[in-house]
Amino acid sequence: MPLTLVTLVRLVAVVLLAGAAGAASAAESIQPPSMFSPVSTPAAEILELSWLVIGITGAIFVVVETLLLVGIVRYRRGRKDDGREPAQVYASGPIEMAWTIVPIIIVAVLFLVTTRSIATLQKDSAPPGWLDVTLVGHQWWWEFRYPEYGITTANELHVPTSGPGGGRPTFLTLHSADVIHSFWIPQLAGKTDVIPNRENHMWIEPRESGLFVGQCAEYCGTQHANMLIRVIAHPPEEFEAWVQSQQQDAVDDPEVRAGRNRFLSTACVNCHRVTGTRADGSFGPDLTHLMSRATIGAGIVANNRENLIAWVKDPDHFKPGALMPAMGLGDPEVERVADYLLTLQ
Ligand code: HEC
Ligand SMILES: [Cu+2]
Repeated sequence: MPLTLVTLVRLVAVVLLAGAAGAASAAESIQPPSMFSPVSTPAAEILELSWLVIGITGAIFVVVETLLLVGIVRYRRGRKDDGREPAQVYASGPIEMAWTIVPIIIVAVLFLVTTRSIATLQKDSAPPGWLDVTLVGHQWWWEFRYPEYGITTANELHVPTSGPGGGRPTFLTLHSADVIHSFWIPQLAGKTDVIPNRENHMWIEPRESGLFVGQCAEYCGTQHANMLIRVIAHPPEEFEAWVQSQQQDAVDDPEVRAGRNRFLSTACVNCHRVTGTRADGSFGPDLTHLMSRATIGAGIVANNRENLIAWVKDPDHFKPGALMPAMGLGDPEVERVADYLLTLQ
């Protein structure tokens, strides 16, 4: 009975997923990344479809297992064993009709509802008025570009809230700079793979403001598990304010000139961009507004002086194998560079 097996696997997956969500919520006070509490149309659509499939396959499971148990108990050998085989029934028209037609109906229903969900979820281009964001997956961090506003940020995606009542949903175009990643924020939408030399699309429509977390969902190398995603949904006016602050060039604070000069004269500039300076690399995250991010290293540690110092000294300290090398600066130099980074609001 392949159907019962599929059902069992599904049920176990549901229980495991719920457990994982519970564990995550205990570790941090942010909302657990659970697909069972959607706040965005695509995620809600997927959950609705999942419940329907679980319902149908669950019902099949119950019917089949009940018949099996009844058969085992009622017809087990020994009750009135007269040594003869039970009556053998061949070619029962009604039974064969039933087990052909009922599965066809079930499969047709599943096919139709799935098609409806795919039609809702899949869009090849942004409908007019939507916010366009280009996402690039890198080992092991995320780059987010807003072509409309000319800004680039990393790991923390800021979007406006929206919903059936109005607002701008966000349309994401997904690219990879290296290997296959997968972008998944369970409360906002289903997973979408991020594939080299291919453009994939997805969209989100957070109905509430807040922080929604997720992570890379396709094994992409040693630091795959530390390739976290944070989506911050703002009310529209707050989002506009965020955009305006991101559009400013980096501040040039004379108090941290020493650190700035060190940064600009080190290979940092080949991998990182700070607008308004000669740092124009794109291999690593854009640092122009580094301090507007709550975390560094794709969500793995808080963005503060202590962690910045530890990171610049040796990224492997937090992320063994990270593609940023330890730059071999002495302790006082690292501190000065960190003081400069701290001014990049
Ligand atoms: C060879 C390229 C390269 C060089 C050189 C380099 N970095 Fe990086 N840097 C990266 C990459 C890649 C990441 C992302 C690592 C990750 O999260 O897995 C990163 C991340 C960072 C971050 C965290 C940013 C964030 O938002 O998560 C900071 C801060 C940083 N680098 C500062 C520096 C400084 C300061 C220097 C020079 C002393 C430097 N980097 C030199 C490639 C580089
Ligand atoms: Cu990844």
